[in-house]
Amino acid sequence: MDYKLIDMTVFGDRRGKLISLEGNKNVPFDIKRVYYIFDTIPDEERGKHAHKDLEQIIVAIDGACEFVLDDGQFRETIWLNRPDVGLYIGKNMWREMRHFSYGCKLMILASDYYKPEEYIRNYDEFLKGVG
Ligand code: T46
Repeated sequence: MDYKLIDMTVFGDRRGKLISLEGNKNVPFDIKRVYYIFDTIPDEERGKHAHKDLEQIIVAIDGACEFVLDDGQFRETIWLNRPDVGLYIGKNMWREMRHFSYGCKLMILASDYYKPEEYIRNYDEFLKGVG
């Protein structure tokens, strides 16, 4: 399973907390794109795809949601609920996101620009690709 949870260094003092993310340092790739997801709906699922050639780090900046990760052989579920933990997802990993808390906000760092052609949105096609 090509995923891991990364504990990030928190710089905190009486004013609050700060986390810095830097490409090829505490983020294991060159960051080419940042996007964020907000106004999520608890009953709606997102994701349901894999990427042929994309690495990402996902941070639940606020709130929480569940990630289902699948490499074609194993399926694991992760509860992402801390702004100081990043979920790294490598290439060829099927992901589904669900059970968003109210007000959940996800920030995602990606290793490449948005390329719709490198998404695999069909689960059978995904299984053929990793089989
Ligand atoms: C992922 C999970 C965690 C763009 O135009 N540019 C972008 O960079 C992205 C990410 C999306 N879009 C458009 C494409 C769709 O019309 O935004 C719309 C929603 O995207 P999507 O349905 O792919 O969103 P999610 O939440 O299902 O998946 C997203 C990412 O696409 C995906 O890479 O790993 O978040």
